[in-house]
Amino acid sequence: MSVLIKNGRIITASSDNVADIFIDGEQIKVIGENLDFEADTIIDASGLFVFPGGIDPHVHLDMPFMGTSSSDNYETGTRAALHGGTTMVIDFVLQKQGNSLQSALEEWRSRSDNNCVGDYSFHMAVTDFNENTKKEIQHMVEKEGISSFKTFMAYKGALMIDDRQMVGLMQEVKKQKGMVIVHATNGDMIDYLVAKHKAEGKLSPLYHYLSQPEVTESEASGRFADMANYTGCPGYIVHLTCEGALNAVRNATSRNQKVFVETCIQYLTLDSSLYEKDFEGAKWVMSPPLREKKDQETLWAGINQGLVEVVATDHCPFNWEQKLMGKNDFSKIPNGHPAIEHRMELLYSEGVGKGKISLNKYVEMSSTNAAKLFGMFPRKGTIAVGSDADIILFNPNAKHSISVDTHHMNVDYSAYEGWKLTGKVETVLLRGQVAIDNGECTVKKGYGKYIKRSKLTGIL
Ligand code: DUC
Ligand code: ZN
Ligand code: ZN
Repeated sequence: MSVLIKNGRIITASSDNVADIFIDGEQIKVIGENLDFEADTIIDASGLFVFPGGIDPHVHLDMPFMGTSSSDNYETGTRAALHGGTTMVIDFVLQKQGNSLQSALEEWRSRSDNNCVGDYSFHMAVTDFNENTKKEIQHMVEKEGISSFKTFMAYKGALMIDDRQMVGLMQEVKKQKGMVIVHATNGDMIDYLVAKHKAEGKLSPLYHYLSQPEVTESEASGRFADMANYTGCPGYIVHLTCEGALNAVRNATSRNQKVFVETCIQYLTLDSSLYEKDFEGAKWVMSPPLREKKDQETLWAGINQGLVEVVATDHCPFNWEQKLMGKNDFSKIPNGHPAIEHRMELLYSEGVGKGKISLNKYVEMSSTNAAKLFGMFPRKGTIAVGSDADIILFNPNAKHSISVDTHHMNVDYSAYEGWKLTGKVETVLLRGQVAIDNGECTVKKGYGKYIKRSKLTGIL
């Protein structure tokens, strides 16, 4: 199969020009002006932006969590991602405390393999670091293509590791040329506040928010950065939401240490006033919670200051019936919200469209930096000769709105119902195949490939 894309405005993290792209098989073969190769498919991209396929490095598909499972499986989740221009996701394998990393990987593969429509990879969440786990790290990096190790500083009893384990893990991961990534909130403090609010009979979703104040995140982010500095291990903070946590990173970078930051589209666009809607606020119960308007401003500024490298989603959808598990107790509401489909269009409309970020920054945040940080660049994350032909044709003027009635995620509400956007994904190619064509998905489950990632030798 060959494809010739004519006259598009090709935008990467560092360039912006009108040219043609010739694709043969899965890769980009030639980029240039007025190409006249014969091709099986010719696409006229005049007036359209041509972006690298989006990479969402933070999703949870078909994940057992809080007594239920996230409602998008690998098929529905990766298909919805493709509709929104995200051609690759990185999901999380969660080690069960007391068990091996390998057994968790096998369990996750039994759900993901042959079921994905778009490309995928895994981070490994280490929830029990001990002498046995330590021996598995090298195998994960060298044989399984997993070079990033997730840790939780919260969710005690199920996922959280203590600082002793964190430092041990960092030393081993540094040795194997990987990166430690973290859910950085102070679990003990949160557990105290949850128990206190419940004892006082404060049980609505608002108290989920009030149980995780900004300090719980800034303290843990600073502590994580200090441990990463001490061990010399590259660190990455997932879903950073607020000014205090970003300032902790700002301090760390003055020591010239490698600590990278991901925020998520919801923290840039939604705020904590949504928790005042009584139980409807459960739609946005996630951890960390939505923050204040001032935090949104800090995050947009952090993107432009180079302190925030990635905009992801932490996509972890639950149907309303599942959210109702916490009707009488906010601590039982499954944490997470649906966004995998809307990240690229929301970031464009709210970011580029409203003059907050440039087009090049948009590409960096939605694709290139994730590819670089997680060992996939330049195969993924850019438009270049030799790269996978993961490409979005984007109409910057198309107006549309978000609704549960039209989205493709397997969830019965939208967290962005009625939002009006300017800019729409029209066509998506994944490894040279047209995967989305005017709103129709044209590839089947099983087309999505597991992408093995490299050691992290030359990050950013
Ligand atoms: N936060 C969520 O909201 N959901 C999944 C896991 C997490 O850390
Ligand atoms: Zn998290
Ligand atoms: Zn998450």
